[in-house]
Amino acid sequence: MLDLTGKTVAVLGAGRSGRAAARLAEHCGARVTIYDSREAEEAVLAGPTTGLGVNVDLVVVSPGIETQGEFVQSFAKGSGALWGEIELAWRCYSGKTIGITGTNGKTTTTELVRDLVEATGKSCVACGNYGVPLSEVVLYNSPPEVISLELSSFQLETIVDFKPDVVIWLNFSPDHMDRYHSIEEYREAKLRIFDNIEDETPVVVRAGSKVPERGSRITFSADGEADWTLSGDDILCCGEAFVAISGTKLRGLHNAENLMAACAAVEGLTCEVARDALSKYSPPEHRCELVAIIDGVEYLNDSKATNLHALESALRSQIRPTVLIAGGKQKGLDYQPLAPLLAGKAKAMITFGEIGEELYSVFSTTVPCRKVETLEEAVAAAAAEASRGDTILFSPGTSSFDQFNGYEERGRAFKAAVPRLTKTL
Ligand code: UMA
Repeated sequence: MLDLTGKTVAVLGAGRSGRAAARLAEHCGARVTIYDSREAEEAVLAGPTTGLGVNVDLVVVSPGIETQGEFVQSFAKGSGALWGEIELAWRCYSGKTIGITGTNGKTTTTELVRDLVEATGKSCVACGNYGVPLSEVVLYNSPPEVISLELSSFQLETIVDFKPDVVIWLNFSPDHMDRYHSIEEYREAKLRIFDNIEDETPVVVRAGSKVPERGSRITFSADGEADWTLSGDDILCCGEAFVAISGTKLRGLHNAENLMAACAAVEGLTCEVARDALSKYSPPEHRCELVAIIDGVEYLNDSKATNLHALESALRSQIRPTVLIAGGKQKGLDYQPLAPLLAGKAKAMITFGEIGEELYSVFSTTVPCRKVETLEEAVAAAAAEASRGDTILFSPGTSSFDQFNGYEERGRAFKAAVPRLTKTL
């Protein structure tokens, strides 16, 4: 364990990671104060305290706080060192770290890695941006042998020596433009995962990704040449069938890539062990979640898609003829850019809710379209359009508040509306 005896530590942010970091720093012998620029309600340890610019031996910053902002910088000036919560916790952890970053798919991949590692007989915990701070995990009575560590760009901004034993780089697309001045700045933050990588470190990366030539590269791609590829329903490792996607509850090309990356990152994984573990895996709710297969038609709940970008990404990743259900609250978005993708991927579209009329008028010349009022009617209408081998994708593309209290409630309503649900999975 890291020795901070006699050191003064300022932890910035009294959220989950800040409080965990404070407990950990205290465990390491430091005198700790938590500071919060938003006067968080929960008082822990000797704080939280508001204020600027106290000089300490070490400043530990929570990921949600802007590193270059006045709050952090006022502490950084004159203090010994500035670490993120990940840096502190990682220095206290002696097991194996599988670090996972990317714009989309991190959470699913983090869970898949955890389940696959456990299937090989090692203990593993999913943590980091996933929701459980690493600082909490290293204070467990028996920390796991392996951590499946989801890493956000925010967390990577403040690493120093952090060095994962395996890197997974899933993909990159614009995000978090409220925090970064440019896409390049966001990308630079994410790329820091490669900063301390050694030549022999396995780096699992989507083929064609523009990332530093560091580590020992293993590539994956659902639509091109790579070490891990997709052929129909099969994920192949170096041309040999490894697992079948239909043997899992995951659907879509993006999930095929998440599966490839996770399998590629786990040492000593055989296809038998992977097949068994993956057949038991249930993906996060409301994200292209396979709800039922009825008469050969798959029903996917993607209620989390509350914007056009999320709808596009779900639709793009479908490999079967698709009936799309979309609709919900009128948010004033421009849906026209969806037309080419819709024409290529969807055999029919059912629209519903406040925005149903607008979607119908924009897209009824692109695909066969029906407008209904409620989600329940939409499910019935979609079922009438679908044939064996099709997918019914519920990816609303807008928020739910015209008819529901949030995307979770909407997703549950979809699942309840899918007929004979419990008998079919
Ligand atoms: N605060 C300040 N000043 C600020 C901003 C925040 O003092 O300018 C204080 C708030 O008052 C609050 C605390 O900081 O008391 C919150 O800290 P935080 O925002 O870092 O949140 P935590 O609760 O510590 O949760 C963080 C991650 N949050 C963010 O990165 C925003 C969680 O990721 C992560 O699961 C958790 O640590 C455990 O590791 C969440 C997230 O939204 C899921 N991540 C983003 C994403 O996935 O898009 C990156």
